[in-house]
Amino acid sequence: MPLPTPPTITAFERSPDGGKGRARDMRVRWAFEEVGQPYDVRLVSFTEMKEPAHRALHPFGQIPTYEEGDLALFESGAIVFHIAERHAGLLPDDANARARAITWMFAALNTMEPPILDREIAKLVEGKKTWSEQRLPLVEDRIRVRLGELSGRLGDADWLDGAFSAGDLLMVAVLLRLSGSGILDEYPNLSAYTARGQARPAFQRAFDAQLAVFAGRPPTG
Ligand SMILES: N[C@@H](CCC(=O)N[C@@H](CS)C(=O)NCC(=O)O)C(=O)O
Repeated sequence: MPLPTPPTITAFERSPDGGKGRARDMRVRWAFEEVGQPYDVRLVSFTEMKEPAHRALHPFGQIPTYEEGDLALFESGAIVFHIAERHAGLLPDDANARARAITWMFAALNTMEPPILDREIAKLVEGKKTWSEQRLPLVEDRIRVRLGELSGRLGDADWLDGAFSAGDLLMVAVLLRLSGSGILDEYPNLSAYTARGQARPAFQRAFDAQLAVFAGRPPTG
């Protein structure tokens, strides 16, 4: 019997962060590693991402995408959810606990990630505008409001709702976008939470695999 073809995801050929875990193929790689599903990676350039062949997979011309047989998916959250549904290990069996874990997936992507992305835009895209210095503290304070609320809910628990789940995977991936900003350090339980996620062997394997792509290649920006 031939082995089944593993799913293929797309990732940056050259990454703005040089493979330090911020590009969103990282969360998909991490999910694969958590459930023990082998996967292939097709690297795409910024030009290729905007061409029709890639847009057929991803209407917004971005990474990551996921292909398995006839199925093509985009959106990192949808891909992680698909992996979590297909394999044991990322969503609880109990129906209510599963629904709560899925709720945390949405919270990571819909409530926490937008203000954190806004900060990246404020720094990278708007950084040279005359009003940038006034705007950045406002953006950062909006992040602090959400971090304070999340910190209050997490308390001294290891994970957001019982055992580690796809909700934690996405939440940690999102919080890691604040690495180097110092903001996360203001919330010791959230710093410890992200460190706990990073210490998982599956995270390490995913991180090393992403970083290996860029060995010897300079970041794009
Ligand atoms: N909401 C999407 C966002 C995808 C996204 O922004 N991908 C980035 C890499 S992390 C990208 O492809 N950027 C290049 C571009 O937008 O041109 C997801 O979660 O998958």
